[in-house]
Amino acid sequence: MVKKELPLAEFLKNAKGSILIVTHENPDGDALGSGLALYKFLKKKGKDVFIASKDGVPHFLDFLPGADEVLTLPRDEFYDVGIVVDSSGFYRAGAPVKVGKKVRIDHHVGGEFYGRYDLVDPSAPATAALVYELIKSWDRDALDPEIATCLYTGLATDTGFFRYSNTDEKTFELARELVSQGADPYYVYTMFSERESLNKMKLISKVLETLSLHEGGQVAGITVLKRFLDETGASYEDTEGLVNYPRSIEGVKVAYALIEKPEEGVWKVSLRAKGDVNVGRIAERLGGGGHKYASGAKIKASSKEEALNKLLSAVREELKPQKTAV
Ligand SMILES: [Mn+2]
Repeated sequence: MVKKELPLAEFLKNAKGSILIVTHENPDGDALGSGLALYKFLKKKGKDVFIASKDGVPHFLDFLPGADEVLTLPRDEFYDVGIVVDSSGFYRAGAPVKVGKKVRIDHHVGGEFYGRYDLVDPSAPATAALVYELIKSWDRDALDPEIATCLYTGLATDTGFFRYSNTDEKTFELARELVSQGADPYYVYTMFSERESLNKMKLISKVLETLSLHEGGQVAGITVLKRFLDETGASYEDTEGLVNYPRSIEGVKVAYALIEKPEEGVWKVSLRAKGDVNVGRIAERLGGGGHKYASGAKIKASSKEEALNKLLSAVREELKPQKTAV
């Protein structure tokens, strides 16, 4: 049986001119992993392709093949085609992007749609899985160890290294395929997870002291004050993943990390679900977005208390129907 080519593959095959791949700000493993895999693939196909993020590449992802080719947004240039990956829209880039035809490759629920070439599937465990589908439908033979490493990193990091609820048989099938194409699970894990700085450890120690429980222990969270970063020498990117500490507490259904961003006048919140609470909807109530199990938003507030109150009332709204469900 001949597999039908994806409309996006056909579109990119025929696309003339320059292509810019864009990730969301503060890119994670799936954003840069899927973006770089697509970048490397399109290069192989002879396309005039570029990749950019507002924040470049964080230390924990600098091992990705092609990481040193990631540009920083904003760019002065205009690009004929813009592909936003792992984001609910170009607005998530965090900087203006000058592109002609817009396309989105993503697994977030909702968001902006740009037309029939979008490749959006909220049931996909990672955007990397969608980029893999695109490559498979176009030229499977172009998969190489570098592309496989990028895709594997996206898949592994978005599933918490195959532990989260988005991990299923298909996730392992894809992982198996990528490993057989040259991705090295031990290399990716150690490069991503085991190159922490002493400053980050000091930050974790401060942050854990802020750990607090709410709603009878169903909600747990930590707070990262700007001064913690100043006092420890840690950077903003070191706050990535801290939300997993409150998440790991027994009985917790919703975990949050509330991060002070005084330069933007907001508190950034990262949310994680354990069990069947939909944290995507909590983030939406706060003007943000994400998936059922991982989401984020920015809360405008003049104090920590105000930010936390806004957050907890959005959380309570979501816990309500669960409490009354028979
Ligand atoms: Mn993702």
